[in-house]
This record gives sequence, structure tokens and C-alpha cells, in this order.
Amino acid sequence: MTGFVAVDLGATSGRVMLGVVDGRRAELVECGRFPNGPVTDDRGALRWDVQALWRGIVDGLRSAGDVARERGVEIRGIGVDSWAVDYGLLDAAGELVADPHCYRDPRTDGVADEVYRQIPFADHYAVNGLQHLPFTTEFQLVAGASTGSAGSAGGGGDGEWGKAEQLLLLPDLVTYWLTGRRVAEVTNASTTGLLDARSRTWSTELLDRLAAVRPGLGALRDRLPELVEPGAVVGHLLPEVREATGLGEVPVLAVASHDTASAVAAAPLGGSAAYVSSGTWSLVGLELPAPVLTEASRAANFTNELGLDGTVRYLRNVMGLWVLDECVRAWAAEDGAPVDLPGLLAAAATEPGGRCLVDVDGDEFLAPGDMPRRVAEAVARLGIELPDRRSALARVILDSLAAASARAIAEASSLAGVVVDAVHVVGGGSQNELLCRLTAEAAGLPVVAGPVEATALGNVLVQARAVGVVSGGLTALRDVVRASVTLRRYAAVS
Ligand code: LFR
Repeated sequence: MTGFVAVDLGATSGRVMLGVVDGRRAELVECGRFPNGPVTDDRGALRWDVQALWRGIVDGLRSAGDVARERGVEIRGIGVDSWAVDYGLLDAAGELVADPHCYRDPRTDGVADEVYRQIPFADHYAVNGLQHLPFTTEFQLVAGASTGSAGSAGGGGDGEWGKAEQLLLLPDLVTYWLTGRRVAEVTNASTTGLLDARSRTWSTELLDRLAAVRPGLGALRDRLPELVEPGAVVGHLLPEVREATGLGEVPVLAVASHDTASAVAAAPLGGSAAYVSSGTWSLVGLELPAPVLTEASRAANFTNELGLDGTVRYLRNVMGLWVLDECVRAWAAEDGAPVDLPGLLAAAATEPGGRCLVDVDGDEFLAPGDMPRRVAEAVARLGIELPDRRSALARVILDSLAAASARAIAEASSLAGVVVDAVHVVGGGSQNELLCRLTAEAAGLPVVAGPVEATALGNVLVQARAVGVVSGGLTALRDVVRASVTLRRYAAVS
């Protein structure tokens, strides 16, 4: 039996999964799970505690080794994926300069507008094809760099960029700690704003123009590693990692290291289905063979992130379950006890639907904290009086999420000229029956829900293909997914 380990880091938890693959089916065994979330530092900045993540990863790898031994499975690869856009900076000694910032940190407020004044959004879009999001890597870089020339103190900035010799996106940072090798995996690199969506290479034009906006960025290109496509062998476990985990000289492979890219790879799409990768975010769109870089697409704020095997993930970020999760977190703090989520969702299902729709995509919902009040205020602005019940607020959030997904699907379909016949909901949200049902009703399309662990499956299958345990293109990978999980269907009308 052959096994592959997926290290899958999410904004609320990290997982280490052992995927046992026999060529036609894949079974996932969870070997480690650890909490994650932005941490406020002593200067009030939101950061990721990557040392805690690393400890969780090492523990998970050790357990994966134990499970593999018990089952007689040979581990033939490890792959790492995580959320996008965030990065760590390495100094000349290869050490992390500081804990990476979380993209929800407000340091990017107003930065995109400043950049667009010198490099218009249309010029960006023509090259990188990205939707406007305030926290795209390039805006974080501008926020962090000083206004002076490279190396000089200049004004502004947090002083960290001045010490940086290399930028590594988060999965690439973990891969570096595992192997000692520094690369930039292309699906995740496509979320930085610095890549050319057509050539799948760093855009010299955008890099030069960005360095002119903020001289403190200096020779930005020199700090970016070489790009690799999913499936490449990046290196092998370092001796100290082998020691800490009890694993042998296992290769570490590049996977579709943007979690959404791995999830889409494992969405069992057929015909011309749309997808919703549903978790902290809902990533809603289509898989296409080439980017759509039209003015209409830019105006509708659709992104062209890169996918597996030369594909493009044509999608929009919808705020996702973050809004509900943050409410639940606030309510739990208020109660001093965990919230009964299944109970809350069951109650939300009995609330009347369509009371009102809030624009869940508003930047006002991006930052953590005090979410019930912010949602209630958005409802009040619509002139609606909502019963003072958590289930009523939860229902408004889910109605609004479903409507936002339906809108994104309809727009993607018309902008890309694709007639959509079904919606695949993958990821954690595929278990949320109410959300799946509301999405089917709002979109007027059947919903196929599952797999829940699409990201880990996508991660594992790319590795399995790279070493020859599975063969074929995306269709073949999706056949393995279909053979391995139970999918649930929701009709277009209730
Ligand atoms: C989902 C995701 C989205 C990305 C957001 C921030 O986990 O990766 O695709 O836009 O997180 O990185």
C-alpha cells in the first residue's frame, strides 16, 4: 500500500492527513489536527503563530509515520498547502524575520488605492487577472516596506522588509523547513498579484512598476524564489526533521499549494459545473482553460487564479462561513461555553427565509471581532427589524451567503460564456445541509455536496500522480475522488 501525507493549513485549524491510495481509490486518515487563528502581537498587529503550526505539523508527521507502519503503508511523499497571499520573510541566515502577518491585519487599509493611482487596476488586471482584494500580497508588501530606497530607513513600513533576503509564501515556508529548499509553487504564487496569468511566470513589468511605487521594496524580484508547478519534487526531509518525526528520507512534493487550488482539483466536476469551495471563504466560480481578462470581467471583480494542469480558477471570493464562525465565536465568549452549532443551524432552518440579504462581501466584515453587532447593524441599515434571536441572525447570514454564491455563479457563467448545469460544493461547508439547500434554491441549480476534505484529497492525488500511483489528467483524478467518497445531492427547488 502506498501513502502520501497532506499537510493542510487552514485559517482556523491545521491538519495532517495520511492518504492511502491504491490507484483507483484514496482513503484519508487524520493523523493530526491543531487549532489556528490570527494572534494579536504586542503592537496590535494580527500575525500567524507559525512556530505553533510547525509543532503541530511535526507531531502530525510523527503520527502519520506510526499509522503508516501499523497499516503496512509506505509513505512516498509529503505535500503542503494553505490559505493564500500570506508570506514569511527570511533574513540572510535563512531565519524568519518575524511571524508572518495575517491578511486580515488592517495595515493594508487604503494601500490598494494608493497603488492603483500609479498602476491602475486595469493595468494590473491585464497581466495578473486578479480580482481586487485589499490584502493581496503586493499590497501587503507595499504596506510593510518603507517609503525610502532599499536598505534605507525611509518613512513608514515595519522595518521587516529591510531585513528580508527572501519571501516565501506560507506553504513554501513549511516546505523549506522540511527540506531546506526554497521555491514558489505557482498556484499559490498566482495570488500574489505579481504573476502573469497567461505565462504563469513572475511579471517583470508589474514587479518593476511596483518597486517604483515604493522604492523601499528595492529589487523585489531578487527576493522571489523560482517557480515550480505542482508535481515537482522539491527535496527530501532534512536529517533533523527525520529525527523529529521518525520518518525516512521521504520526498517532499510541490502540490497545488493554494488550498483552493487543491480543493478545486478534487471537486468531482463533470459537464459544465460550477464550484463553491466552502470554508472560511466561499470561493465561487468555474474551471477554465484560459484566463478571462476582459473589461467586463474586471468590472465584475472576477479573479483568474491558476489551477492544476494549466487550468485557471475563474472565481470570486465570497466572504464565506467566516461571518457565521465569528458570530459563533462571539456568542461562545458571551456564554462562557461552546455554542451548539448543529442546534443553531437546525433553529436557523426553521426561521423564515429571505427576511433580508446583507452584502456579506463588504470589507466591513473582513476583520475579526464583534461580528454579531456588525451584522445586526447591516440588517438595521436595510430597515429590517429582526427578532432578537441568534438563529434569526444566522439565517440572514446563510441566506445572504447563498445569494452571493448564486450571483457569482450566474455572473461567471455569463462572463465566461459557459452554461452551468450543476454546482459542486466542496470543503467544510459541504456538510452544512442548510447552506447547501439554500445555495441550490438561490442558484436554481442542483447542488452536489462533497468531499468535505477536498483540499487534502487534492493534495494527496497530485502527489500520487507525480510518483505514478495514479495516472491521467484532472478527469482521472476526479474519477478517483468519485470512487472514494459519498456525495450528497440537493435539488434546485425545495
Ligand atoms: C481560502 C483562501 C482563499 C484566499 C484566502 C486568503 O482558504 O485561500 O482562496 O483568497 O484564503 O488567503
